[in-house]
Amino acid sequence: MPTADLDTLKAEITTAINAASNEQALDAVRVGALGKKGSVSALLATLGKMTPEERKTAGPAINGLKNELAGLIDAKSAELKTKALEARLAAERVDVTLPVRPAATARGRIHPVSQALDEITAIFSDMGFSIAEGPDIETDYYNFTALNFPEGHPAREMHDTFFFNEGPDGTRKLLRTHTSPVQIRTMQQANEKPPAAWMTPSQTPPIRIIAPGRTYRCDSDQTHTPMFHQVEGLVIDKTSHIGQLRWILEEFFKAYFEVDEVKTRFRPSFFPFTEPSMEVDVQCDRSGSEIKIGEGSDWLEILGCGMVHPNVIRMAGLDPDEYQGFAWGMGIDRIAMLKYGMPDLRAYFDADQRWLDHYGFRPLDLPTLFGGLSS
Ligand code: 2U9
Repeated sequence: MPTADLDTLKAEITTAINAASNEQALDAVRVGALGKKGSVSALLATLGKMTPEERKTAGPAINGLKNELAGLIDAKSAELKTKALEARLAAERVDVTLPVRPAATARGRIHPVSQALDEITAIFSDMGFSIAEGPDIETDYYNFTALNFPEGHPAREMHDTFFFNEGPDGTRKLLRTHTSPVQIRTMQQANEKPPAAWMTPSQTPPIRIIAPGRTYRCDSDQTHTPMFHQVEGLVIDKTSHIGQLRWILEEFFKAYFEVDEVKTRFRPSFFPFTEPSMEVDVQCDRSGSEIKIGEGSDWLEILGCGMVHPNVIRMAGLDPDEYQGFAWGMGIDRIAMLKYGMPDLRAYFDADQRWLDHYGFRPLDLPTLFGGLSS
Protein backbone atom coordinates (compact mmCIF):
# COMPACT_ATOMS: atom_id res chain seq x y z
CA MET A 1 0.00 0.00 0.00
CA PRO A 2 1.40 3.39 -0.97
CA THR A 3 2.51 5.63 1.92
CA ALA A 4 0.05 8.36 0.87
CA ASP A 5 -2.88 5.96 1.38
CA LEU A 6 -1.55 4.97 4.80
CA ASP A 7 -1.36 8.63 5.72
CA THR A 8 -4.97 9.19 4.61
CA LEU A 9 -6.16 6.18 6.62
CA LYS A 10 -4.23 7.39 9.65
CA ALA A 11 -5.69 10.88 9.30
CA GLU A 12 -9.26 9.47 9.02
CA ILE A 13 -8.92 7.22 12.06
CA THR A 14 -7.18 9.91 14.11
CA THR A 15 -10.05 12.32 13.34
CA ALA A 16 -12.55 9.65 14.39
CA ILE A 17 -10.60 9.03 17.64
CA ASN A 18 -10.54 12.74 18.43
CA ALA A 19 -14.26 13.06 17.66
CA ALA A 20 -15.28 10.21 19.97
CA SER A 21 -17.24 11.81 22.81
CA ASN A 22 -17.53 8.72 25.01
CA GLU A 23 -16.00 5.31 25.64
CA GLN A 24 -18.62 3.59 23.50
CA ALA A 25 -17.89 5.71 20.43
CA LEU A 26 -14.15 5.26 20.94
CA ASP A 27 -14.57 1.50 21.14
CA ALA A 28 -16.45 1.54 17.83
CA VAL A 29 -13.45 3.37 16.23
CA ARG A 30 -11.04 0.84 17.78
CA VAL A 31 -13.02 -2.12 16.42
CA GLY A 32 -13.29 -0.43 12.97
CA ALA A 33 -9.51 0.02 12.79
CA LEU A 34 -7.82 -2.62 14.95
CA GLY A 35 -10.58 -5.25 15.37
CA LYS A 36 -10.48 -8.60 13.55
CA LYS A 37 -12.21 -7.11 10.51
CA GLY A 38 -10.80 -3.62 11.04
CA SER A 39 -9.17 -1.54 8.28
CA VAL A 40 -5.65 -1.70 9.79
CA SER A 41 -6.00 -5.45 10.50
CA ALA A 42 -6.97 -5.95 6.83
CA LEU A 43 -3.77 -4.15 5.79
CA LEU A 44 -1.71 -6.38 8.07
CA ALA A 45 -3.28 -9.42 6.35
CA THR A 46 -1.96 -8.22 2.99
CA LEU A 47 1.65 -8.56 4.22
CA GLY A 48 1.60 -12.31 3.65
CA LYS A 49 0.98 -11.87 -0.08
CA MET A 50 3.74 -9.34 -0.57
CA THR A 51 7.20 -10.02 -1.86
CA PRO A 52 9.92 -9.98 0.80
CA GLU A 53 11.10 -6.71 -0.66
CA GLU A 54 7.68 -5.05 -0.39
CA ARG A 55 7.16 -6.47 3.10
CA LYS A 56 10.40 -4.90 4.26
CA THR A 57 8.98 -1.40 3.91
CA ALA A 58 5.22 -2.08 4.22
CA GLY A 59 5.60 -4.24 7.37
CA PRO A 60 7.10 -1.58 9.66
CA ALA A 61 4.82 1.09 8.15
CA ILE A 62 1.56 -0.83 8.80
CA ASN A 63 2.68 -2.15 12.22
CA GLY A 64 3.85 1.38 13.09
CA LEU A 65 0.41 2.70 12.16
CA LYS A 66 -1.25 0.00 14.22
CA ASN A 67 0.86 0.82 17.32
CA GLU A 68 0.46 4.56 16.85
CA LEU A 69 -3.33 4.26 16.61
CA ALA A 70 -3.46 1.92 19.64
CA GLY A 71 -1.49 4.55 21.60
CA LEU A 72 -3.86 7.32 20.50
CA ILE A 73 -6.89 5.23 21.44
CA ASP A 74 -5.45 4.48 24.92
CA ALA A 75 -4.69 8.15 25.49
CA LYS A 76 -8.17 9.15 24.35
CA SER A 77 -9.69 6.46 26.54
CA ALA A 78 -7.83 7.80 29.61
CA GLU A 79 -8.96 11.33 28.75
CA LEU A 80 -12.62 10.25 28.40
CA LYS A 81 -12.46 8.34 31.71
CA THR A 82 -11.13 11.41 33.52
CA LYS A 83 -13.82 13.59 31.94
CA ALA A 84 -16.57 11.11 32.89
CA LEU A 85 -15.32 10.99 36.48
CA GLU A 86 -15.16 14.79 36.67
CA ALA A 87 -18.72 15.06 35.35
CA ARG A 88 -19.94 12.48 37.91
CA LEU A 89 -18.15 14.20 40.77
CA ALA A 90 -19.68 17.53 39.76
CA ALA A 91 -23.19 16.03 39.54
CA GLU A 92 -22.99 14.00 42.75
CA ARG A 93 -21.28 16.58 44.91
CA VAL A 94 -22.14 16.38 48.62
CA ASP A 95 -21.72 19.32 50.93
CA VAL A 96 -20.10 17.65 53.92
CA THR A 97 -20.33 20.88 55.91
CA LEU A 98 -24.15 20.61 56.03
CA PRO A 99 -25.48 19.53 59.48
CA VAL A 100 -26.55 15.88 59.70
CA ARG A 101 -30.35 15.51 59.53
CA PRO A 102 -31.38 13.08 62.29
CA ALA A 103 -33.54 10.11 61.33
CA ALA A 104 -37.27 10.33 62.11
CA THR A 105 -36.85 7.68 64.82
CA ALA A 106 -34.23 9.81 66.54
CA ARG A 107 -36.36 12.97 66.37
CA GLY A 108 -39.49 11.45 67.94
CA ARG A 109 -40.16 12.28 71.57
CA ILE A 110 -42.04 10.58 74.39
CA HIS A 111 -44.75 12.84 75.83
CA PRO A 112 -44.02 13.78 79.48
CA VAL A 113 -47.30 12.16 80.61
CA SER A 114 -46.24 8.85 78.99
CA GLN A 115 -42.80 9.25 80.56
CA ALA A 116 -44.33 9.83 84.02
CA LEU A 117 -46.55 6.78 83.50
CA ASP A 118 -43.52 4.67 82.49
CA GLU A 119 -41.61 5.84 85.56
CA ILE A 120 -44.56 5.13 87.88
CA THR A 121 -45.06 1.63 86.49
CA ALA A 122 -41.29 0.93 86.76
CA ILE A 123 -41.36 1.90 90.47
CA PHE A 124 -44.44 -0.11 91.41
CA SER A 125 -43.40 -3.13 89.31
CA ASP A 126 -40.14 -3.14 91.24
CA MET A 127 -42.17 -3.25 94.47
CA GLY A 128 -44.05 -6.32 93.24
CA PHE A 129 -47.23 -4.71 91.88
CA SER A 130 -48.93 -5.92 88.70
CA ILE A 131 -50.40 -3.53 86.14
CA ALA A 132 -54.18 -3.88 85.65
CA GLU A 133 -56.25 -2.35 82.86
CA GLY A 134 -59.93 -2.00 82.03
CA PRO A 135 -62.30 -0.28 79.58
CA ASP A 136 -62.64 3.52 79.30
CA ILE A 137 -66.40 3.09 78.67
CA GLU A 138 -67.97 1.78 81.86
CA THR A 139 -71.31 0.95 83.40
CA ASP A 140 -72.83 2.95 86.23
CA TYR A 141 -72.41 -0.15 88.40
CA TYR A 142 -68.62 -0.42 88.06
CA ASN A 143 -67.96 3.32 88.14
CA PHE A 144 -70.26 4.17 91.09
CA THR A 145 -72.46 1.49 92.69
CA ALA A 146 -69.71 -1.08 93.33
CA LEU A 147 -67.61 1.70 94.81
CA ASN A 148 -70.21 2.48 97.47
CA PHE A 149 -71.67 5.59 95.86
CA PRO A 150 -75.33 5.32 96.99
CA GLU A 151 -78.05 6.10 94.35
CA GLY A 152 -78.64 9.85 94.23
CA HIS A 153 -75.59 10.54 96.40
CA PRO A 154 -74.10 14.04 95.75
CA ALA A 155 -70.63 12.47 95.17
CA ARG A 156 -71.96 11.10 91.87
CA GLU A 157 -72.60 14.67 90.71
CA MET A 158 -69.18 15.77 91.98
CA HIS A 159 -67.60 13.55 89.38
CA ASP A 160 -69.11 15.58 86.46
CA THR A 161 -69.71 12.43 84.47
CA PHE A 162 -69.92 12.20 80.67
CA PHE A 163 -72.93 9.91 80.04
CA PHE A 164 -73.78 8.21 76.75
CA ASN A 165 -77.35 8.07 75.42
CA GLU A 166 -79.61 5.41 76.84
CA GLY A 167 -79.06 1.96 75.35
CA PRO A 168 -81.83 -0.52 74.32
CA ASP A 169 -81.87 -1.92 77.89
CA GLY A 170 -82.64 1.55 79.29
CA THR A 171 -79.20 1.98 80.95
CA ARG A 172 -76.65 4.67 80.16
CA LYS A 173 -72.98 3.84 79.78
CA LEU A 174 -70.43 6.46 80.80
CA LEU A 175 -66.77 7.44 80.42
CA ARG A 176 -65.09 6.27 83.60
CA THR A 177 -64.46 9.15 86.01
CA HIS A 178 -61.65 7.27 87.79
CA THR A 179 -59.74 4.02 87.21
CA SER A 180 -61.34 2.40 90.32
CA PRO A 181 -63.62 0.13 88.19
CA VAL A 182 -60.43 -1.69 87.15
CA GLN A 183 -59.77 -2.69 90.77
CA ILE A 184 -63.38 -3.89 91.20
CA ARG A 185 -63.05 -6.06 88.07
CA THR A 186 -59.73 -7.45 89.36
CA MET A 187 -61.20 -8.32 92.76
CA GLN A 188 -64.16 -10.00 91.08
CA GLN A 189 -61.79 -12.28 89.16
CA ALA A 190 -60.84 -13.84 92.51
CA ASN A 191 -64.35 -15.40 92.56
CA GLU A 192 -64.61 -16.34 88.91
CA LYS A 193 -64.49 -20.07 88.36
CA PRO A 194 -61.48 -20.89 86.18
CA PRO A 195 -62.26 -22.69 82.87
CA ALA A 196 -60.92 -25.99 84.28
CA ALA A 197 -61.13 -27.35 87.82
CA TRP A 198 -57.36 -27.80 88.14
CA MET A 199 -56.70 -24.10 87.30
CA THR A 200 -56.34 -21.49 90.02
CA PRO A 201 -58.36 -18.25 89.66
CA SER A 202 -56.39 -15.58 87.75
CA GLN A 203 -56.42 -13.24 90.76
CA THR A 204 -56.56 -14.38 94.36
CA PRO A 205 -55.62 -12.33 97.43
CA PRO A 206 -53.06 -11.07 98.15
CA ILE A 207 -53.92 -8.57 95.41
CA ARG A 208 -51.26 -5.97 94.62
CA ILE A 209 -52.11 -3.95 91.55
CA ILE A 210 -51.83 -0.50 90.09
CA ALA A 211 -54.36 0.71 87.55
CA PRO A 212 -53.07 3.50 85.34
CA GLY A 213 -55.13 5.01 82.53
CA ARG A 214 -57.32 7.69 81.01
CA THR A 215 -60.20 9.13 82.99
CA TYR A 216 -62.85 11.66 82.02
CA ARG A 217 -64.78 14.42 83.78
CA CYS A 218 -66.83 17.23 82.29
CA ASP A 219 -64.54 19.93 83.66
CA SER A 220 -62.25 22.34 81.82
CA ASP A 221 -60.24 25.24 83.24
CA GLN A 222 -56.60 26.16 84.00
CA THR A 223 -56.09 23.13 86.21
CA HIS A 224 -58.61 20.64 84.75
CA THR A 225 -58.94 18.98 81.34
CA PRO A 226 -61.92 16.80 80.31
CA MET A 227 -59.57 13.84 79.81
CA PHE A 228 -56.82 13.27 82.34
CA HIS A 229 -54.67 10.40 83.58
CA GLN A 230 -54.83 8.64 86.91
CA VAL A 231 -52.95 5.88 88.58
CA GLU A 232 -54.62 4.07 91.41
CA GLY A 233 -53.19 1.35 93.63
CA LEU A 234 -54.89 -1.45 95.53
CA VAL A 235 -53.61 -3.95 98.09
CA ILE A 236 -55.98 -6.61 99.48
CA ASP A 237 -54.81 -9.19 101.99
CA LYS A 238 -55.82 -10.54 105.41
CA THR A 239 -53.82 -8.09 107.52
CA SER A 240 -53.06 -5.12 105.21
CA HIS A 241 -52.84 -1.88 107.18
CA ILE A 242 -52.20 1.86 106.96
CA GLY A 243 -48.57 1.48 108.07
CA GLN A 244 -47.85 -0.51 104.91
CA LEU A 245 -49.75 2.07 102.85
CA ARG A 246 -47.60 4.87 104.25
CA TRP A 247 -44.37 2.96 103.59
CA ILE A 248 -45.38 2.19 99.99
CA LEU A 249 -46.32 5.81 99.30
CA GLU A 250 -43.14 7.22 100.86
CA GLU A 251 -40.97 4.77 98.91
CA PHE A 252 -42.84 5.79 95.77
CA PHE A 253 -42.33 9.54 96.39
CA LYS A 254 -38.60 9.08 97.03
CA ALA A 255 -38.13 7.01 93.87
CA TYR A 256 -40.35 9.18 91.65
CA PHE A 257 -38.99 12.57 92.78
CA GLU A 258 -35.47 11.08 92.96
CA VAL A 259 -34.78 12.32 96.50
CA ASP A 260 -33.30 10.51 99.53
CA GLU A 261 -35.94 11.53 102.06
CA VAL A 262 -39.42 13.01 101.97
CA LYS A 263 -41.80 13.77 104.85
CA THR A 264 -45.50 13.05 104.37
CA ARG A 265 -48.60 14.32 106.17
CA PHE A 266 -51.90 12.41 106.22
CA ARG A 267 -55.07 14.50 106.70
CA PRO A 268 -58.57 13.07 107.21
CA SER A 269 -60.84 13.27 104.18
CA PHE A 270 -63.87 11.57 102.65
CA PHE A 271 -64.31 9.22 99.69
CA PRO A 272 -67.27 6.83 99.43
CA PHE A 273 -64.96 3.88 98.62
CA THR A 274 -62.52 4.19 101.54
CA GLU A 275 -62.95 4.40 105.32
CA PRO A 276 -61.01 6.00 106.88
CA SER A 277 -60.06 8.25 103.95
CA MET A 278 -57.04 10.52 103.86
CA GLU A 279 -55.38 13.15 101.74
CA VAL A 280 -51.60 13.01 101.59
CA ASP A 281 -49.29 16.02 101.48
CA VAL A 282 -45.57 15.86 100.69
CA GLN A 283 -42.91 18.10 102.14
CA CYS A 284 -41.77 20.79 99.69
CA ASP A 285 -39.97 24.08 99.31
CA ARG A 286 -41.76 26.86 97.43
CA SER A 287 -39.23 29.63 98.05
CA GLY A 288 -37.62 29.46 94.59
CA SER A 289 -39.15 29.73 91.14
CA GLU A 290 -40.11 26.04 91.16
CA ILE A 291 -41.44 23.67 93.82
CA LYS A 292 -38.79 21.33 95.30
CA ILE A 293 -40.14 18.08 96.75
CA GLY A 294 -38.41 16.58 99.83
CA GLU A 295 -36.97 19.90 101.02
CA GLY A 296 -38.21 22.87 103.02
CA SER A 297 -41.15 23.30 105.37
CA ASP A 298 -44.14 23.73 103.02
CA TRP A 299 -46.70 21.04 102.13
CA LEU A 300 -48.18 20.03 98.79
CA GLU A 301 -51.30 17.90 98.42
CA ILE A 302 -50.43 15.02 96.14
CA LEU A 303 -52.92 12.15 96.42
CA GLY A 304 -55.88 10.58 98.20
CA CYS A 305 -55.99 7.20 99.90
CA GLY A 306 -57.64 5.09 102.57
CA MET A 307 -58.64 1.64 103.80
CA VAL A 308 -61.01 0.04 101.28
CA HIS A 309 -64.60 0.32 102.55
CA PRO A 310 -65.99 -3.08 103.71
CA ASN A 311 -69.00 -2.53 101.41
CA VAL A 312 -66.65 -2.31 98.41
CA ILE A 313 -64.87 -5.54 99.38
CA ARG A 314 -68.24 -7.27 99.82
CA MET A 315 -69.66 -5.99 96.52
CA ALA A 316 -66.56 -7.23 94.70
CA GLY A 317 -67.34 -10.69 96.05
CA LEU A 318 -64.79 -11.00 98.87
CA ASP A 319 -65.59 -11.41 102.57
CA PRO A 320 -64.71 -8.19 104.45
CA ASP A 321 -64.39 -10.22 107.66
CA GLU A 322 -61.57 -12.16 106.02
CA TYR A 323 -59.98 -9.54 103.77
CA GLN A 324 -59.07 -5.91 104.18
CA GLY A 325 -56.92 -3.56 102.18
CA PHE A 326 -55.92 -0.08 101.19
CA ALA A 327 -56.06 1.98 98.03
CA TRP A 328 -54.81 5.29 96.70
CA GLY A 329 -55.26 7.47 93.66
CA MET A 330 -53.35 10.32 92.05
CA GLY A 331 -53.38 12.43 88.91
CA ILE A 332 -50.47 11.62 86.59
CA ASP A 333 -50.71 14.88 84.62
CA ARG A 334 -50.22 16.88 87.80
CA ILE A 335 -47.30 14.90 89.20
CA ALA A 336 -45.63 15.05 85.75
CA MET A 337 -45.93 18.87 85.89
CA LEU A 338 -44.37 18.86 89.34
CA LYS A 339 -41.44 16.67 88.38
CA TYR A 340 -40.52 18.18 85.02
CA GLY A 341 -41.32 21.81 85.92
CA MET A 342 -44.03 22.34 83.32
CA PRO A 343 -46.08 25.37 84.31
CA ASP A 344 -49.27 24.90 82.26
CA LEU A 345 -51.43 21.79 81.98
CA ARG A 346 -53.00 22.93 78.71
CA ALA A 347 -49.66 22.64 76.85
CA TYR A 348 -50.12 18.84 77.05
CA PHE A 349 -52.78 19.06 74.38
CA ASP A 350 -51.37 21.83 72.14
CA ALA A 351 -49.35 19.40 69.97
CA ASP A 352 -46.63 22.07 69.74
CA GLN A 353 -43.47 20.48 68.29
CA ARG A 354 -41.19 23.02 70.03
CA TRP A 355 -42.76 22.19 73.41
CA LEU A 356 -42.36 18.46 72.78
CA ASP A 357 -38.72 18.97 71.65
CA HIS A 358 -38.09 20.74 74.96
CA TYR A 359 -40.08 18.65 77.45
CA GLY A 360 -40.22 15.29 75.61
CA PHE A 361 -38.00 12.28 76.33
CA ARG A 362 -35.89 10.16 74.00
CA PRO A 363 -37.70 6.98 72.95
CA LEU A 364 -34.93 4.55 73.85
CA ASP A 365 -34.18 6.00 77.31
CA LEU A 366 -36.58 3.64 79.08
CA PRO A 367 -36.96 4.43 82.76
CA THR A 368 -35.64 1.79 85.14
CA LEU A 369 -34.71 1.99 88.80
CA PHE A 370 -31.18 0.71 88.15
CA GLY A 371 -30.51 2.83 85.05
CA GLY A 372 -32.19 6.02 86.26
CA LEU A 373 -35.77 7.13 85.80
CA SER A 374 -35.53 10.35 83.83
CA SER A 375 -31.80 10.95 83.32
C1 2U9 B 1 -61.24 0.38 95.01
C2 2U9 B 1 -61.23 0.84 96.31
C3 2U9 B 1 -60.70 2.05 96.60
C4 2U9 B 1 -58.85 4.79 95.09
C5 2U9 B 1 -58.65 6.12 95.71
C6 2U9 B 1 -58.38 8.31 95.87
C7 2U9 B 1 -58.42 7.97 97.17
C8 2U9 B 1 -58.20 9.70 95.39
C9 2U9 B 1 -58.03 11.18 93.48
C10 2U9 B 1 -56.65 11.72 93.46
C11 2U9 B 1 -56.56 12.84 92.50
C12 2U9 B 1 -58.44 11.13 92.07
O1 2U9 B 1 -57.01 12.09 90.14
S1 2U9 B 1 -57.68 12.49 91.27
O2 2U9 B 1 -58.67 13.49 91.16
N1 2U9 B 1 -58.16 9.88 94.06
O3 2U9 B 1 -58.12 10.61 96.16
N2 2U9 B 1 -58.50 7.27 95.01
S2 2U9 B 1 -58.60 6.31 97.32
O4 2U9 B 1 -59.64 4.02 95.98
C13 2U9 B 1 -60.16 2.83 95.63
C14 2U9 B 1 -60.15 2.40 94.33
C15 2U9 B 1 -60.69 1.16 94.03
C16 2U9 B 1 -61.83 -0.94 94.67
